[in-house]
Amino acid sequence: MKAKDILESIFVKEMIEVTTNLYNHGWDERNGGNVSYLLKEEEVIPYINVNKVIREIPMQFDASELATKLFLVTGSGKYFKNVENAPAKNIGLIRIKEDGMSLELLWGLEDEAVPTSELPSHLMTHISRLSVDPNNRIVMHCHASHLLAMTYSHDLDEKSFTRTLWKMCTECLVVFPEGVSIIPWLVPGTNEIGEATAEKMKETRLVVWPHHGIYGAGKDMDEVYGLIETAEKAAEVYTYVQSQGGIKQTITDEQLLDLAEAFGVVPRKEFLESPIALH
Ligand code: 2HA
Ligand code: ZN
Repeated sequence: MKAKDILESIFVKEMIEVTTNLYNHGWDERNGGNVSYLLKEEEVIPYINVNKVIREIPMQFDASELATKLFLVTGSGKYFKNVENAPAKNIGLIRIKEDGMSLELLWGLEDEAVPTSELPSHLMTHISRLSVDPNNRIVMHCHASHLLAMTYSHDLDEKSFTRTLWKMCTECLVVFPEGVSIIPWLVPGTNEIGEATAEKMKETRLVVWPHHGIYGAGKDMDEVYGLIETAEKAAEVYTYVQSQGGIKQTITDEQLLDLAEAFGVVPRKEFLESPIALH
């Protein structure tokens, strides 16, 4: 049976769409940002021969918990701007080897390209999210402008940062009731930043990297893109509010609780001011 063209697959089309959107929003300048997409073997089999390994790529950390798993990933040093016109050069399909210390390239990443430099953060986050949500498939990193700006002007305390975002758009609490996490500033691309991000990902699907950007995770592209988009919108509103002279009135904690009740979500308790006293 002749293999179908992988460029026609839903997963490649989704990757092109999301990287193009991230670029068009100005959230991934130059080679900024990276995305990884966990795929099922039955999804890729119509398009490629999974027994044909193009080359092996070593890794500097142990991903054996993900052995044999397939991921569509963006390439290191590649520009999201270019993914749409040259997918095979800018993204690739990889499989984690049994030993968890190397990858097998099955498609793409042409001309000796390698997966994103943030692979430790991505794979460690997949391991972490899968331990709390077996449906998790996407990890996405970008340099969302207003969130990034907020990491200079706002307290880097998870509770206060989350509360500000929740109160900038009514939808926020409904979209990320668990809030956002924040790690310390760390060198990108390292196992250390991967471990810190993955640890936080057990609690929240959004993790802020101060003075750098944001990580999101979830079950599909729409969920994760929507999460980042919603938090970024709140940060944008915050920027306008600050430039208009600051907060005069805002959504109260009591109203946040009413919202949670109406939409059937459970907000992170310790991020609200004594909810018991309020009700
Ligand atoms: O891949 O965004 O964090 C480029 C980056 C590194
Ligand atoms: Zn980055």
